[in-house]
Amino acid sequence: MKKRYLIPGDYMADPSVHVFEGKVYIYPSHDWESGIPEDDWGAHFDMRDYHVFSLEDVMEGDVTDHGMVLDKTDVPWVKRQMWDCDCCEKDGKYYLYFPAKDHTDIFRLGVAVSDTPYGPFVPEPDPIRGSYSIDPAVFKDDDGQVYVYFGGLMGGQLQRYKDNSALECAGFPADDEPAIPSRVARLTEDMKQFAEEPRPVVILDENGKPLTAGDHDRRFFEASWMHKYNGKYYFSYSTGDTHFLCYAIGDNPYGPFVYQGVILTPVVGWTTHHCIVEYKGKWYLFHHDSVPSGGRTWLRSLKVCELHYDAEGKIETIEGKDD
Ligand code: FUB
Repeated sequence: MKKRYLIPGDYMADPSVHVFEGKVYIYPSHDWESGIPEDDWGAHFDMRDYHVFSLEDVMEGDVTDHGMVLDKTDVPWVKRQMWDCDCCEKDGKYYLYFPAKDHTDIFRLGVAVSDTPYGPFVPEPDPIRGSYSIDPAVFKDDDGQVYVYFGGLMGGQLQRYKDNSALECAGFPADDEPAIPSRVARLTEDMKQFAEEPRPVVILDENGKPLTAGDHDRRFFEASWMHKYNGKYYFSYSTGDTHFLCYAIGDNPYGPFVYQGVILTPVVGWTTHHCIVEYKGKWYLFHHDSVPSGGRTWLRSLKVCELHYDAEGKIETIEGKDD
């Protein structure tokens, strides 16, 4: 399987990719060597800004770096850790969604606006009301409604919330209880707030039962992504501590979704994160690994390869370490 490192000159991770104005635009996290020691809560991912990249030939063409489009010092409510972002177009404006820790070290989701897909983006002064956790992934359905999927366990703080309220005593469910789900909320017409209370994204097993918290090979951990293929909704995500990218299929943006299988086996590096995009009739898996940095998991590099479906719409599994 041919794979391509897209940005060899810098460390970029957590790709969110969309086709705008006929070009492929990439919205990654921007890794750097902060010197902060690695811990179980992701302190070593201390990203400070975002760049945007574009290209017209995914596997061969030049990649344009549009430069820094948002810096943490531009956003009054942000203290640190600008993690995985995403972008959506509506009525000729572009909305960048990003997570960061506020001045009390709680992750919130913010939004910043631009007239172009390549920024610069002007942030709203406050985070989205009622937002929490990390990894916003934005999906615009064919009817024009826009949804944001979000959440991540451990350092992403999702285990601190139940029914959209912070728990007094945060914790993880027992192994035989339903797994902590990702969340989804429709966005308001102006794209700047949740239009509804976030809902759980439930993933069912082959018997129609929610995946359990102990099912580490299949349950959601972080890195939500949504795409549509042949009228079905494909929700994909990382299993975190077991390092798989998996997917589940549903009939609508809210689910429930039925678990289907593995998209990408573990890569070099602890985190795995992706997006799936169609461009000029081909499907691509954008993802990252830590091969170029010699395995330093906080210094990740963007990669891309083609993604294929079988006749039933199942995604063919890609090896994460085959090159
Ligand atoms: O980049 C920081 C975090 O690592 C992301 O938010 C997660 O999805 C994981 O890739």
